[in-house]
Amino acid sequence: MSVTAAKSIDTSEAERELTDGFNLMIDALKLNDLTTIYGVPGIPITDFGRMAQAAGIRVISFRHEQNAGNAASIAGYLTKKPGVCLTVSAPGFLNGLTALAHATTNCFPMILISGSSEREIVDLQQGDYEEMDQLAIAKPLCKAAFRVLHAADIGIGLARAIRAAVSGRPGGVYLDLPAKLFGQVMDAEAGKKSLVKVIDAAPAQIPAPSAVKRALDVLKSAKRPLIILGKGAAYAQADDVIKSFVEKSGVPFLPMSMAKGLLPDLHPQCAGAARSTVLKDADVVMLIGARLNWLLSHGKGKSWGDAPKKFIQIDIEPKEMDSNVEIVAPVVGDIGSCVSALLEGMGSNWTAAPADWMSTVAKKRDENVAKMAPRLMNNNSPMDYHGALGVLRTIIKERPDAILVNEGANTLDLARGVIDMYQPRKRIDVGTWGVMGIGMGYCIAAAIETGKPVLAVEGDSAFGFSGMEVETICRYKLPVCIVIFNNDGIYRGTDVNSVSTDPAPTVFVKGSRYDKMMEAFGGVGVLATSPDELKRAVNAAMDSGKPTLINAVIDPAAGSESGRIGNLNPQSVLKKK
Ligand SMILES: Cc1ncc(C[n+]2csc(CCOP(=O)(O)OP(=O)(O)O)c2C)c(N)n1
Ligand SMILES: [Mg+2]
Repeated sequence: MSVTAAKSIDTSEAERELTDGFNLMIDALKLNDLTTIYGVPGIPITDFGRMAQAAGIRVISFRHEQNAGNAASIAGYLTKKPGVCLTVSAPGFLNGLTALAHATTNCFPMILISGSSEREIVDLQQGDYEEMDQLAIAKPLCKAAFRVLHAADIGIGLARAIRAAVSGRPGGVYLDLPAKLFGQVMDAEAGKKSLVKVIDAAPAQIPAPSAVKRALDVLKSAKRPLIILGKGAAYAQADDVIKSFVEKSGVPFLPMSMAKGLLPDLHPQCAGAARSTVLKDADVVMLIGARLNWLLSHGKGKSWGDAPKKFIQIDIEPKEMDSNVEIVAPVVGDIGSCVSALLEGMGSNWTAAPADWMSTVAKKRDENVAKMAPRLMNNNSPMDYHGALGVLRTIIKERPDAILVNEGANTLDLARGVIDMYQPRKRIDVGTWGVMGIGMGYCIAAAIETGKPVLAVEGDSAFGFSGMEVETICRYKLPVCIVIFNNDGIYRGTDVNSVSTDPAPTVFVKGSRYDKMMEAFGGVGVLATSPDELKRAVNAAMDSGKPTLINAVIDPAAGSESGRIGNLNPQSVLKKK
């Protein structure tokens, strides 16, 4: 053996016996089946991304961290595994933080991993590159926050992050990795042993039998019961047991936005199109994975009518009970276990809900559906919301496994009402905060995590918050069709500033050609001015799977202020003088 050959064997053996922070983090992620990272590269995590990709992890590189974070959060929702977002220090971290807080608010499991600057410099505030005490800033905005200082603790650090993200009520977790950690070297064998494979990350939480009995007693006593399904119920992936329970109960159900499709919107018990009737007239309301927050008017006030109500609530978080009104039958546990226990407790001779109530609800629903039908068939040009949405509604009916991403104001509220969903977890939208900017991040993660085609229905303002990611969609060649409802502005494109030449705050450049943006990156751009053109373009995009952006021209006068929630705008009394 030549001297050179012997030397190279020596070196490789020495290398084999050592590992470092880069490799331990990659091994820890893979050990726990976290095989996709959504992020933006830069100091100190550029090489980490490269090495992760080389080790078989899918690294999806974005144009802005907020979109990567939103992608990670919805990946968590769709898979029940924490979505991973990777960012650089200070500004990158802050960009990702909005998404982390959003994940926590929406109960989506997510881990934001940020590189950070050196502790000793940060803590003395000596002005390091991108200096920031990230851990302290993240803490109040997420479910848990951890920092790893020693390579030997990477395994434990990630295990803690995974458990915190998915157990109990899921949420966002921050994991702080200072730059020096990545290069820290340790014995490879000891490193391997330090890794932790998380066993049963989200243990079942079984409800107390007495709570289940209490809930069934209340439900049994109801004359006009209602079940409200929230996105917690959709997240649980307990679809069959929820369906069996709802059907056996004979109770009308109302799906919250992201729970649409958990049972099909055309199910005979669906009360989606009779929302105001069921909220007002129900006497017993069972909440399954839905919170009584602003989206349900806090369970009180005008929209809930005068009829006295009893609430049953099923939620994994005990603190959720009595958050807004008294809950007479709290059932605390994971949704799958709770609904299974309820179903079992019903026994074999459960009396279904009174038929006259179900027929009252069905009558109201059918009336409302019939009232809307002609509006959905109009072929006006420029389009109004209903004409455009009528087309998209048919497309989703014909392609029920496509994922629908939806954000905007009118574009959101009207699409939610018009587009029926047929399968669980196919509708993903602005969630608890009603936040703009989830669009392109959600499209990317939905395509990557599910392999299904994605249809995004976006207000022109909403799209702008994440629009640069169309390049990412083209780069990864994702089967995403984006339809922009282009009404020249926020809510409407008709506002005028009467005192100067500046445009009014809610309007954009008139006749903007968003479709050209897509062409700039090699995607397909289409201008659609009528429902017929829109239909053809969307079908072509969904058939081809090619990244497509359709600029759907909507009458600028068609929308209303803030869509369906204009009542939340504070009013100036002075203005009315
Ligand atoms: C992060 C964030 N910033 C601002 C808002 C306020 N906001 C609510 S809806 C909306 C845009 C509505 O316009 P568009 O998306 O064009 O929908 P349209 O009503 O015109 O169909 C904005 C800016 C928000 N919800 N989230
Ligand atoms: Mg608009």
